[in-house]
Amino acid sequence: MTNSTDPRPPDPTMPDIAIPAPPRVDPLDDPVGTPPLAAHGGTPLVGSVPLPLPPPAGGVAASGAPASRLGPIAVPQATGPAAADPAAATGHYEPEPVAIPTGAQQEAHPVQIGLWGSPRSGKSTFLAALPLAAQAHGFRVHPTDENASTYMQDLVNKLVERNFPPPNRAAIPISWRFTGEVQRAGLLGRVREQVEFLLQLYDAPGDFVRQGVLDPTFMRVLASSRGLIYLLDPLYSIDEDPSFRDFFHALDAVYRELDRDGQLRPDGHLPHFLAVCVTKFDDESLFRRSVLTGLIEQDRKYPNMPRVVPRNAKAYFDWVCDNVLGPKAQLVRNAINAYFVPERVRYFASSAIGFKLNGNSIFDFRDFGNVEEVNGEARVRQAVRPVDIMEPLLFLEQGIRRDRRR
Ligand SMILES: Nc1nc2c(ncn2[C@@H]2O[C@H](COP(=O)(O)OP(=O)(O)O)[C@@H](O)[C@H]2O)c(=O)[nH]1
Ligand SMILES: [Mg+2]
Repeated sequence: MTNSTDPRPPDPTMPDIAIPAPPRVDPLDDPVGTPPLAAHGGTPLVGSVPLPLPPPAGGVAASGAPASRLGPIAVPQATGPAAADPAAATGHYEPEPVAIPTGAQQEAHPVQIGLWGSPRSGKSTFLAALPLAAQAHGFRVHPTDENASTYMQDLVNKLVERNFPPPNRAAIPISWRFTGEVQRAGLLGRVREQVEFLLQLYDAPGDFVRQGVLDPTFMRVLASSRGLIYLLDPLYSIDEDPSFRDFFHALDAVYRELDRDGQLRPDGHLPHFLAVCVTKFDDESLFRRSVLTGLIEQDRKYPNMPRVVPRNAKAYFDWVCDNVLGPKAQLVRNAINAYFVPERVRYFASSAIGFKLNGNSIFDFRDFGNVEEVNGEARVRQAVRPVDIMEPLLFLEQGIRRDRRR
């Protein structure tokens, strides 16, 4: 398949250059059994809100999609006496009866997740890429109300039109329902399992701590959630970034609150599952340095996308802390070690936008950077292909769900 978004014609005389010495990718190393990413220009999302897709080969970028159609899974409406309804209040007639929940509604459970990351670490872009990544994993995403729908469409449209989302000044609540299927290890081998969950989080600007006081909204989210996505920006000097210290303080505050309520684990740790995502994996200069570590592998399947497989992900995180961010990154490691159970922590090398592919839609180590500057603004060069964006969510969802069953 040729890629129409690359202005340069394919050069048949030049071989595709792979990253140096890629070791074998072991598909069984993926604990959540995520299916391979759909090929570029693949089947559109079958969700209730059609997502604007990356342009198909030979086509042009989709410019948008209706923002107001909501999903088929109805959110249960208020069930109490209709206080706003004077007739009901005076007892003249019964309020609308509420039917028993459908099987799907019973199955769906909210997965409330905290999203932490310093300003500019990539939170909004991560969320913009999430519906696209979900689609590539065969998941459908249903915003649960008009606001959630509009925000999702805005974010996704921006990214599909190859713009990064603008900085957000307020914390924006997100409530998106995910339905799909995953493969998981069962007693008799790998089994397919239907998964449905409601993702609730805040897309916050990032300054969670002001004058030493933790944002109360974020504090509430963190204390009541059982999952946390921590975005670590590998491009920002840790010395200038107070959010690493703030992260420690925030966890300490949550720890004390849960301790008061008797909600800590018997071993004294927080009960949360933690997905640590080192963002901007695609960044050109970072990537050229990181391939020298030997921790990056290349998918053997088309389009030979580079990734850090789960068994290397902790080492990649350590490398970023030690060799890219410097000594203060130890604060992040200390916080993770102090507050979380090691088995509940997983590391990811994430890229919301993915790598630019060559004219034959294959990764080429000569030219893979997917960001360019246009009129002083960063723009995405080619259709986004998120890397390790849905995986953290599936890890958290699986952990939280299993924990609930116990
Ligand atoms: N190379 C690269 N840059 C990214 C990526 N995600 C975000 N960025 C850059 O980081 C900036 C801040 O991202 P944003 O999502 O607004 O960060 P937030 O403040 O945490 O919400 C963007 O404007 C991009 O320049 C990514 O996946 N790859
Ligand atoms: Mg933002």
